[in-house]
Amino acid sequence: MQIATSLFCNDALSGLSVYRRSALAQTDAMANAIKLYRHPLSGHCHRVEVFLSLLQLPYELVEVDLRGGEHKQPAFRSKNALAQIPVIEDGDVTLADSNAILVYLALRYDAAGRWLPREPLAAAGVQRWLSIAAGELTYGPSALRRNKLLGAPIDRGLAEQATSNVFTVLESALAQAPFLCGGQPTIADLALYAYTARAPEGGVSLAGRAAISGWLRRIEALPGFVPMHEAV
Ligand SMILES: N[C@@H](CCC(=O)N[C@@H](CS)C(=O)NCC(=O)O)C(=O)O
Repeated sequence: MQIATSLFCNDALSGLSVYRRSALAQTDAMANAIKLYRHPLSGHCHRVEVFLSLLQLPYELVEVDLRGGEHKQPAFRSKNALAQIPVIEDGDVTLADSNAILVYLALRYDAAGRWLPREPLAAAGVQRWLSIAAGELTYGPSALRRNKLLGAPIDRGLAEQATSNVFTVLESALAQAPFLCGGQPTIADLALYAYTARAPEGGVSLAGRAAISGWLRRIEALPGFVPMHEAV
């Protein structure tokens, strides 16, 4: 596994020199960094990385060699028995599944409830989009992309129908509000972002989807947004 580190530190040590302050903050952040096991082409992993970055949490990216089957080895299966990325390690917490991780990070680190509202109907609205991200988005545009990039076998008819359904629903929702759950972004937007933005890599054009295109740009403009690696 290869490790790349991205550190964000709150500067609370006002009595120290700038140099020492930053060295201490970095050491502290390293010790507390959340590990994200991921692959750069995975949209499931990107949604977690972008949320860690937006929350300004210290994190380390640990590259998992999917091609070499590293995720199927016992060391990785002990973190996720399903042998899938992403997985995070946050202190003594080990957690798999991208949407579960988004929920965990929101409830643990976003006390204001900005990214995952606590009000029942609003929370249900976010969950509905997380289900679409795990359903139609995965069976549709994500599957078409996996097929094109990696040659993974798919049911093309099912994938094309799911893609049409999910982009029709997205376009309609985003014609009414800047983000999926209203005026502010939530984890729903992050869960839907990557496989929508990268749909053209699977041969799906977003031309004519003006509301979706505007939404992608709004997400990319969020302070702390990190782009997803492009497949070339
Ligand atoms: N439900 C899981 C799905 C994750 C997933 O499909 N991960 C893919 C990479 S994008 C994976 O690990 N594939 C390896 C394999 O299935 O062999 C989540 O949301 O995290």
